[in-house]
Amino acid sequence: MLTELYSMDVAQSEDTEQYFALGNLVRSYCAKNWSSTNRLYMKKEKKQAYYFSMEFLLGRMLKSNLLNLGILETVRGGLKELGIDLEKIVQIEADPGLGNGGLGRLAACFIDSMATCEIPGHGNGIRFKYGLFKQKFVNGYQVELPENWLQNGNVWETRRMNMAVTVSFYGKVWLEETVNGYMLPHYENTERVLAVPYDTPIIGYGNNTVNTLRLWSAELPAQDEAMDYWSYIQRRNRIESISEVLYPDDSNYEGRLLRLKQEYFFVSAGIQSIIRHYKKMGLSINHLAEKVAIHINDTHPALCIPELMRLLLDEEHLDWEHAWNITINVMSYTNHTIMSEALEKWPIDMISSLLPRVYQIISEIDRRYVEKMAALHSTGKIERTRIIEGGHVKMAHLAIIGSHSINGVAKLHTAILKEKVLHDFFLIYPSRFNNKTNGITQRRWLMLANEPLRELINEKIGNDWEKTLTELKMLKAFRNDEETLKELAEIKRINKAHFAEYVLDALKIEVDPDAIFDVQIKRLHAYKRQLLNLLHILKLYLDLKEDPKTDIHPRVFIFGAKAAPSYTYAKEIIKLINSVAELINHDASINNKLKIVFIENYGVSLAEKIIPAADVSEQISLASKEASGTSNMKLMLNGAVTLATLDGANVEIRDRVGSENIIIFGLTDKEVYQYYQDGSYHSHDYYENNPVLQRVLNTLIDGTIPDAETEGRDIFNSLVNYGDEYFVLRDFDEYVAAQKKIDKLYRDPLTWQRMALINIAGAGVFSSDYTVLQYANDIWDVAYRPDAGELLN
Ligand code: 4GP
Repeated sequence: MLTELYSMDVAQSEDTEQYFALGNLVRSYCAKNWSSTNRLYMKKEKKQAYYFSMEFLLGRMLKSNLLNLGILETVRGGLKELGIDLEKIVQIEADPGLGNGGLGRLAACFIDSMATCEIPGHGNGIRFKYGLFKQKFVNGYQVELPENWLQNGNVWETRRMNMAVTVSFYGKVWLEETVNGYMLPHYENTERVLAVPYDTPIIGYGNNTVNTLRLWSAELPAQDEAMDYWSYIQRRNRIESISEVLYPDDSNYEGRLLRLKQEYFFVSAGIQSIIRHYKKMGLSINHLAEKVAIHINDTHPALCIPELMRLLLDEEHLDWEHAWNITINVMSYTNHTIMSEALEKWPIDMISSLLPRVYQIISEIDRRYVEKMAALHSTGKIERTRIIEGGHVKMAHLAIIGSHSINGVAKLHTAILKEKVLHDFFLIYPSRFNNKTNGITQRRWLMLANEPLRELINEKIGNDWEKTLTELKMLKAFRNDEETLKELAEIKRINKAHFAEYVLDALKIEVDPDAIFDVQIKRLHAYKRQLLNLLHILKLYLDLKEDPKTDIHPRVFIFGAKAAPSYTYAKEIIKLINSVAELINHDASINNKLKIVFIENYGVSLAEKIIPAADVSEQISLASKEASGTSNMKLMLNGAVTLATLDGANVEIRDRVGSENIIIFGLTDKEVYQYYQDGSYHSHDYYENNPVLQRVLNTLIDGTIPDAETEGRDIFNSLVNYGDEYFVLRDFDEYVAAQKKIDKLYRDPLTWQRMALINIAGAGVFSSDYTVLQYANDIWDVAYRPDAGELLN
């Protein structure tokens, strides 16, 4: 392959050539199974599930493909004989940042699991030329740089020009009756965009299934090339910008418009190609819902509903009722957050000018909905639940009204949707609501990220868990086996030493692998309360300044977080953490008892380094706000002990490991809602009446923290004077007490390792294999690996 690609042999080649040569080999190795999977699906007319998502946060794929193909060790050994270190060449692969956080990573875990569970399920999204930004810290501030992940090419994708489709925007549309009596649209002056698919094989673990991730790229249609040069360039730039960057700047109209274009672009392209593929099987459009399930991942692809309606009405000439029936049966929707700013809505003007026909259809869906509700005498709810209201189109309402299934992502989250956030809808459509607790793939997050732990587990209980993660429960038999607990401790120590080397190399910070590695890795958002963590660190710092002999076990606080570019407050928190790190890491008087490591540009590959080295998993969001969380699952699977509020999936983690193996603190969701109701939370009182907290908060404004005057003041005000929206001060004391408990438990190595072991043993239910099987069984009604059925029980 090296010779074919680069006309060179191994001795002449460098890491980059070796990486691409190996990547090409792997791709051709799976090509046969890829086409036979497709043929099989066609021949058996298997129902297909399509997971529509704006984000797929894949991570590097070379090793995961080798693992899933069952050739990781063979290839590693073969390369070694050639004097090539696999670990070195995998670093060449760009880590595509085609997502923000949990939602995008979940989509990536799901497609891996679908292939593994032999579910005919594929991803559909956008091939963004630039991912989320690359984060750099300059003087402690977040600076966003372009993330040009495609610069060196992408060995996994195949451009399929012959499968391109056209997507239309703008123009005028009117309906005319045809001779057959159909009302069909006529268009004038539309802007046509060519959607070109790039397909990536998604390889199942230990089977012959290879599914497809189809990402669309926006290009200028060929006929547009016949225009004058400057108009051509202008139009090309405008069109290509659709798939240029994930999350355009939404602080201005143009940015928001582009975002809406992106949403329609991949929805329309995806559905057109699904219908084309379906029709190739020679089946009648009337049976579409028996062969196709479309999943709307968050509201971004909610236009799937009017777009499928458009195609069924305008292209297939079905009548409204019939088309609507099919659409509802095809569509299902997942809600990922209760944060109101994430519930998308689009101004009517914008959507009706960009997508005139789609808007007509949305209006008709809305009109019929209102009519039906009026007949049900539930007028009170109409205004709150209809799609078009207050000059906007509400995407969540559209997704709910047009889907047969609506799910939350953890039991608590689903309960809050039903009882609070979507209560009106729950009363209208009770049977549509269901829960599917998130999951993670054990292949990336344990078998690859933590090879020493994988080996130890295999030694103790065999390797059935690799396919059926709940088998990890067998580890419980070793809870009192000192030998095993010590081995577990040794592995953690090795992983920590490894990570410490990385930190020294990358950040020039020396950390002690015998310290507690305390990890909070997730997007930066006020509700996730990185600030609570920081206030506790400041407390420890002040304690040590006051009495250098304060008896605490040394700690390394590890953060990884990006802030949305326009989210000023989150960026201030980043700056503040960096400034506190500056202060503490350079203060010799605290004798290395505290260190702060804020990893730049956190993403999938860094998570793979951090998670195996974590002792403590910080899951400290304000109860009710974190829909599920998934880093909580990855960290427990790698033997970290969770320090958590009863939020999202933390509740289910507690149920699995028992209260004695997780440290819970803070308000419950019910208490939070009670505060909302009676308005009795006054953060200022906590500042006034709690001297310890006051002393800590004062460091934000008294010059203790270098170079963060503005940020310190703003954050102080938000917490003390402007209401403390996420109850940081309320939970402070309990958090400090919980951290003390951690400190004490950690100093008793056997107890600590036993907790770690129970956590690993209890993580089995959080496999995304299990989650996608539930989706397949309960929502999509698609087939899956016959022996996987037992996982559902
Ligand atoms: C995230 C939620 O914040 C997180 O709790 C959940 O685990 C994850 O989705 C997957 O369900 N939401 C997003 C988002 O990433 O963009 O709304």
